[in-house]
Amino acid sequence: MKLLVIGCGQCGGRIADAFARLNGRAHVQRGIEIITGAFAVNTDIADLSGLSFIKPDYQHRILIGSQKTSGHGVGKINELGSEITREEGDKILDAIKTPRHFHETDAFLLVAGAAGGTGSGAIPILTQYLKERYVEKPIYNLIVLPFKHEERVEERTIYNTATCLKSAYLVADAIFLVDNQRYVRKEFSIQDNLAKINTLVVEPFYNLLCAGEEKKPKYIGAKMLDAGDIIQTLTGWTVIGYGTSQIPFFRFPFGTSHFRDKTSKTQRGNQAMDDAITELSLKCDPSDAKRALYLLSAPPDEMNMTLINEIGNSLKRIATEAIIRSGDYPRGKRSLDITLVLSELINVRKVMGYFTKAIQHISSYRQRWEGLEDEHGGIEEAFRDIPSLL
Ligand SMILES: Nc1nc2c(ncn2[C@@H]2O[C@H](COP(=O)(O)OP(=O)(O)OP(=O)(O)O)[C@@H](O)[C@H]2O)c(=O)[nH]1
Ligand SMILES: [Mg+2]
Repeated sequence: MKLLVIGCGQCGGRIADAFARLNGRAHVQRGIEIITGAFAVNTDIADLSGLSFIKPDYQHRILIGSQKTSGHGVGKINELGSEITREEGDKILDAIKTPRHFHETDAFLLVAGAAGGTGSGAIPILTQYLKERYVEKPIYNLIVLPFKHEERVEERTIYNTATCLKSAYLVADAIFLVDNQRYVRKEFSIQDNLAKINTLVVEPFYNLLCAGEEKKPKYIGAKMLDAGDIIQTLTGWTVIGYGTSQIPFFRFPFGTSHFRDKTSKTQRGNQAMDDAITELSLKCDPSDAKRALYLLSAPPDEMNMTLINEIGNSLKRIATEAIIRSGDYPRGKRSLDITLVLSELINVRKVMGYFTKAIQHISSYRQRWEGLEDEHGGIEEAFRDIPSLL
């Protein structure tokens, strides 16, 4: 499957940059392309300069709103991010058509941090524009949820996140939710954490996108997972995860038909599946998913139908309500990997929490504002009879 990726704002731009890097890896390691174009859209010129893999020309690193922000960002005001995108949407749509392989795009993926200003405001507007322009293509969002400490310290965090999520839900075909807090490693600095998080966020897409693009028969599985399967799975709130189980150098001495060899393969499969569930991009209950998909990637002699079925059964036991699609991908040497997607999630607690908290914030803000107006009224009342010099 081939994606055209557009990163909005700093967070979105950096993750789009990580996708551009992933495409380079697919090209070098596997001779295939999984991204038809990677773009960054921002109101901040410095953020655009900090990218590494997205082409540096103005058609790939797209500066918007320079008249309103002088190239310094919108300072977390996501309404301004939306307004600027509305005004300059055509410029963005024209720029993304330029890559040579544009017409091979299976779907668009737009990326942004929900708590910021530019990305949070731009992503729903741009999604809507693309939806109108490319009626037949799916438009997906990948939205990054803020760290816990940002929710405590920064007043706009909850409001921006809630407005971004609601608007995205109304226009995007599916929204990958990524919770920054899930990826925090205490021992790293914030900057290292962000770079590491971005790598981890895009990693599950590698095999998922590559599997359907393979041309050589030896890399095509018994059940190939292609763009059609992925598109059929992705709907509404979505999470993605990736699990790995190492295959030991030491091979079982009694051959592959021995029951102990089979048991250890099954164990590896189950362990990778457990890992994928633990590493989902947002903590959720698999029984809330209406659709699911898994891709098993491993050396061909590690995979058999029993293993694929057992992994499917173990997923069915927890994703009880889901229509499950699956595929196998004979790739890799020393590990068995599982990519897991849970989609059409109902009751995403974290998302509902943002909506509830935002409504509370708005009403307490109104009360405060009305209180201020009363005080102001009080002063006017008090000096009404004092003569003015003006
Ligand atoms: N995972 C990840 N999150 C990031 C990154 N950069 C920023 N964020 C998160 O994104 C949110 C802030 O959004 P930004 O992308 O910085 O904001 P912006 O869209 O550039 O908007 P303005 O700077 O207000 O114009 C916060 O929750 C950050 O924690 C990144 O590289 N990776
Ligand atoms: Mg910014």
